Amino acid sequence: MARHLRIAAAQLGPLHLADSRADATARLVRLLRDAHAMGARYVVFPELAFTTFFPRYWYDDQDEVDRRFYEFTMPSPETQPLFDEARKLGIGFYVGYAERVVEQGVVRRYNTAILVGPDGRIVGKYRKIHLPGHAEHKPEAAFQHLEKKYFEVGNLGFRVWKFMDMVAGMLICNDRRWPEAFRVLALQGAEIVSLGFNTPTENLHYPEPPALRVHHHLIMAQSMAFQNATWLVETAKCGFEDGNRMFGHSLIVAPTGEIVAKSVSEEDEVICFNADIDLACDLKRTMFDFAAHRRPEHYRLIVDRVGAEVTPAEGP
Ligand code: CDT
Repeated sequence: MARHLRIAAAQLGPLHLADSRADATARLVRLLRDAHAMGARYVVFPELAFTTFFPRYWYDDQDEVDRRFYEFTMPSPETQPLFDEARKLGIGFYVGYAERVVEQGVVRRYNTAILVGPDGRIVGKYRKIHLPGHAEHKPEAAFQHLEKKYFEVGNLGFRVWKFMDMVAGMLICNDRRWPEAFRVLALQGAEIVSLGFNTPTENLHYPEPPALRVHHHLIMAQSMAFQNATWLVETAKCGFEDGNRMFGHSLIVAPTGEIVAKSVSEEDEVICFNADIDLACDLKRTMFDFAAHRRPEHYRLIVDRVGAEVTPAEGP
């Protein structure tokens, strides 16, 4: 019998600097209840879901940043209600947060996402690997994108878990721009990839029409899902956070590359779809039968070279 799972993306509208973790958690709980009312059993929340998108701000005092934005434990007294409600409703979820942790005596900070089972247990953890933006202060810019200052590159790799009768992988925001990230998950059999994002409507680095930024978001999602034969859930935090706009367009994409559900607002909003998880397996057996068709002996450069170098062939 085909495996079906009703999956949801629970999009968050803006969280402002003045909003507390408890405020954010209360909104996540409301979204969870909406998703439950729609029949969802698995819910994907955004990246950094408990605070405003703080990498847009420069702070001199890291202690203040730690206090305001990082989780020292997950769950914490403020975030526990989300775990309690999810367990009560029997819903599994993905959620992103800023993680501060001491590893071998050293304080480290990661942009992290976790998979939580319907029993409230943390099943998997991913620490964001592709960190966009910059580490130095750019006072002349309209806003900052300081992920390279506030986070280290994740040290857990790209992994998948047996989760709710699926093979589930996690990514975070900027990872969606890098096909290698999806392929590494697909090579471990991922049937569903969950990803939270915060994407500014304006491009910090060069002028770009907002509609083009959304276009890129959509084509990336469709191609990544299709070329890796996975379900893909991408959930935004969006709207004007203290005047800084981020786009919505949360999505559920089928392994065929078809968008089966999409948000229409830049507010709190749940979208839901009854996913045939086996559709991923069908494509993995046919067009994207990796074992039959991939030629990794010709892909060496992908791991040996980071930046592009012009190295033309010398003969025909
Ligand atoms: N959160 C995050 O990774 N946002 C980036 C912004 C890129 S522009 C510096 C994204 O890829 O959506």
